[in-house]
Amino acid sequence: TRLPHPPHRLPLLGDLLGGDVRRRPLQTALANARELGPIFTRRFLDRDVVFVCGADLVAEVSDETRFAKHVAPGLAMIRRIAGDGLFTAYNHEPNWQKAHDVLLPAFAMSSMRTYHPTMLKVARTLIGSWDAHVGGEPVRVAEDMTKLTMDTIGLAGFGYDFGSFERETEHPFVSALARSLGYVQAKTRELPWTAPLHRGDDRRFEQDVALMNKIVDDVIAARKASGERGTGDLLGLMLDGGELDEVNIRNQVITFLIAGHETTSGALSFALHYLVKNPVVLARAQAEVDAMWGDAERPDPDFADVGKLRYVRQILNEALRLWPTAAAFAREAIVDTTIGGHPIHKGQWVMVLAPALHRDAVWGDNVEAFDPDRFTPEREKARPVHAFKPFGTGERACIGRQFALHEATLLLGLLIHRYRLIDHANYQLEIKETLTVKPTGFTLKLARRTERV
Ligand code: MNH
Repeated sequence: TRLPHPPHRLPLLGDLLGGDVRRRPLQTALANARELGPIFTRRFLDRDVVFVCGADLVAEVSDETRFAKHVAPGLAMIRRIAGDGLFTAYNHEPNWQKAHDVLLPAFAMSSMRTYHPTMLKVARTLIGSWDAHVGGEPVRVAEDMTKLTMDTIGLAGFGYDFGSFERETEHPFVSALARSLGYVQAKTRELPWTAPLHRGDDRRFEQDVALMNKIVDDVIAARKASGERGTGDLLGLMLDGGELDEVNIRNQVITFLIAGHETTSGALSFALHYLVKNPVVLARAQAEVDAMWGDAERPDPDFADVGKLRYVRQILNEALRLWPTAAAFAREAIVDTTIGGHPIHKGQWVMVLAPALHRDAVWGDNVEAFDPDRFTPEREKARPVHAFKPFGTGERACIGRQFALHEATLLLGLLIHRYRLIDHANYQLEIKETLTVKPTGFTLKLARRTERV
C-alpha cells in the first residue's frame, strides 16, 4: 500500500510547492492532513517523511514495545547547541538514563512546592510591568510571556536572574539562543547548493554557542565556588549527585533553557488569545479565581491554590489541544511492524503531528471550537488515552510538564483576576513557527477590573 502525498511533486525538490513549506512547515502539514488523511508522506529534496495524525495510529506508535523516540533531523541539529542533554540525547546514550534518574525527582509534582515562590515572584514582576501599561500602550503578549518563562526557569533551575523585565535590551544569552535556534532550523531546511552563501551565519552561530557555553559554565563555576549544597534546584541536584560530568551538566542547563521557555510561553499566549475571543469562558475562569482570591489587591496564592484552579487548567489544556506548542515529535520502529496495516521496518521513523491528532474525530465534530469542558474528568475518561499528546509520549515524554502547568496556571489565574483584557486591534490569530509555535503580533490593552462577578 502506497501512502498518499501532496499533488504536484517535483523531481529533485519534492513537495516544496503547494503551501508555504519552508516558513510554515507545520501549518502546511496540518493542511496536508486535512486533504490526505490520517497518514501521509511529504518529500523534502530526497528525504521522505511520514506523518501520522489519526488517534488510532498514534495509539500504535505510542506502544513502547514497538516504537521509541526518534531524534529526527531537526532535533539532531539542536545537538549542536544542547549536545546529549535530555531532549536531544539518543536512546542509546548512557547519559540520558543517568540524567533522567538524577532529574526526575526535581520535576515531580511535589517539587513544584519548592519552585512555587520563585514562580510567584517572577509573575509579580510581569504584573508590575503590566500595571504600568494600564490605560496606556498595549502589551506585547508573546514577548512578555517569553520573558516570564525565561526568568522563571533561570531562577528556579539555576538561581540565575536574566532580569528580563528590568532590561532595556534582551539578555545576550536570550538573543544568542533565539538566533542559534533560528540558525539550526534554517539549516534543516536549507537547499544544499545555497550553503556557501551562509558562511557569515555559520560563524555567528559558533560565536553564539560559545557565548552560551561561557555564561552557563560561569554559573556552574560560581555555584561550585560558593560551596553551597542542598539548594534543591536543578543545578544543585546535578552537582550534588556527582554522576554527571561537567559538559553534560552544561548541556542539561542549556536544554532546560531551550525546552522550558518557548513552549510554556506559547501555551500562555494561545490561552490568552482564546480567552479574549471567548468571553463566556473568560467569565467562568474569572469566577473561579474570584472565588479564591476575592477582591484582594495583591493575592498571595500558595502552592495548593494553583492545584485548585481546575477551570484555568482546563483552559491551558484546551489551548494546548488546538496549538500544542511543541507540535511534532518523532517515533522510530524498534521491531519490524506495521502502522494501520502499513509495513514499517525496524529503524524507520514517522512524525506525529499533534495539532492534527488533536482534531481527530474522537474530539467530536466541532474540533475548531475552543471548549475547555473537553477536559472535565468525565470527558477525559471517555476519550482514548492517546488522543492528547502535547507533551509527547512514553519514557521520553516531557519531564517539565508539571513545571510548565504550575507556572502557567499560576500566572494565568493572576492575570485574569487583575485585568480586563482588551482586544483593541481585533487580533486575528497568526502563527509564527520556530522550534515551537506561537501567536505573532498579538497585543492587548489593559484595564484593571473594577467589578467582580
Ligand atoms: Mn518539554 C520533552 C512539550 C515544557 C523540558 N517536551 C518534550 C516533548 C514534548 C514537550 C512534546 C517530547 C519531545 C520528543 O518526543 O521528541 N514541554 C512541552 C510543552 C511544554 C513543555 C508543550 C510547555 C507547555 N519542557 C517544558 C519545560 C521543561 C521541559 C518547562 C523544563 C523545565 N521537555 C523537557 C525535556 C524534554 C522534554 C528535558 C526531554 C525529556 C526526555 O527525553 O527525557
